[in-house]
Parts: sequence; C-alpha cells; structure tokens
Amino acid sequence: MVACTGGGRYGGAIIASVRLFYCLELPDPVRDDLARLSREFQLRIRGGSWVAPGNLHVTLRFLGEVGEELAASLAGLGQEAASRVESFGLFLDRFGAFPHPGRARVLWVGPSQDSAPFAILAQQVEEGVQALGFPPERRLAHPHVTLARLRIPQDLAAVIGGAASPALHARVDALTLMQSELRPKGPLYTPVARWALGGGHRAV
Ligand code: 2AM
Repeated sequence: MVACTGGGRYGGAIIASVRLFYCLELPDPVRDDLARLSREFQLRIRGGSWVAPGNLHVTLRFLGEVGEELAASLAGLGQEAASRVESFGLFLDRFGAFPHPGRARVLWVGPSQDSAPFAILAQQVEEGVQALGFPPERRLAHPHVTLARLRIPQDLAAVIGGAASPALHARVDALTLMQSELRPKGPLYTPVARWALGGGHRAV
C-alpha cells in the first residue's frame, strides 16, 4: 500500500519508512478561497513559509516516519475510524495563530465552534495509533488549516484582528492517509489511502 521512499533502522534491520499523517482533504473550491485569503495575508506578513494551495488540509494526526510493516494496521485503523463518523461540514469562520496571535508561529483558519464529528474521528485515530505503539499526542486535536508557518515568532494580533472573518463551508466526506516527502521547495503530499466517512473505500 505504501510507496517507499526512504530507509530507517529498526531492530538492526533496514526497513523502508515513509512520513505519514492522517488528514481531511478540502474540496477544490474551498482550497481556492483559502489560497485567495492566504495571498491577502502574504501582503501583510513577512517571513512566512506559505502552504501551497494544493497542500491546504486539516491535519488529524501526524505520525512521522513510519516503517512499512505498519502499513496494513494503519489502513485498517483508518477504515475503522472513518466508518464511525458520517460525512460532516466544517464552517471555517475564524483566523487564529499557534501558540497565540501575540507570538505566532502558525497562522491558521478554522471553525470557531467545536466539531463533534471531528473530535470523534480524532479520538478514534488517536486511540488506534496508541494501540499500535505510537506515543500519545500531547496537543488536543483542534481542527484548523495551516496557512503559514513562521520560523521567527511574530505578533500577528493586529493583522488577524483586522482581517474580515472568513465564511467557508468545507464538506468532509473522507479520511485520508497522506504521505509527505520533504523537498527543498516544500513538501510533496501524496494520498496513500482514502476512506469514505460512514464506511466504504474511496479510490486514491
Ligand atoms: P498542521 O496542520 O498543524 O500544520 C503534515 O506535515 C502535517 O502534520 C502538517 O500540516 C502539520 O500540522 C503536522 N505536523 C508536521 N510536523 C509535525 C510534528 N513534528 N508534530 C506534530 N504535527 C506535525
């Protein structure tokens, strides 16, 4: 299932490994709108590393470098988690920053309201990956789309506070296991597997 791009040491043997994360992909029109909003921020914020429009997504769980021996388990886990939640909508209606706007390292857009389906999906995936031996994710999964990463933290409170609130409806109908290859010009993301929410497989 997983295309191999690298090698790593595991128990003395060389095992191929890939960098993976579970995410929610966004419909093209939503990505187009987000790219437009991102371009507006790019006029006001210097020194950001801006996410390419085609790479905009909602991370559910970052896995890091994973040996290919886990591929089948991660696929089973994805299918099981996706079957537990029906298709849902995310209303992306606020900009924000991690860790906070006054000292921003990440600029994002996300929902202001909690999303129960997102939380259930994230919980299912978290329990599943921990059962496979991944260390617990300390950060609470908070649905967001990263627009930019700032190597040097900046005070973005005024920029974020001055921006008109977004109002984008994103329909989420699948869970994706994504491969990330780090390239000099930015990561190359390739879907490894996609599972329809509510059950069933989707072609990659
Ligand atoms: P983000 O959406 O919060 O930016 C793919 O690299 C995704 O995994 C990124 O979009 C990022 O989430 C998340 N990610 C990357 N490196 C990470 C790390 N070291 N720890 C946790 N999440 C990471």
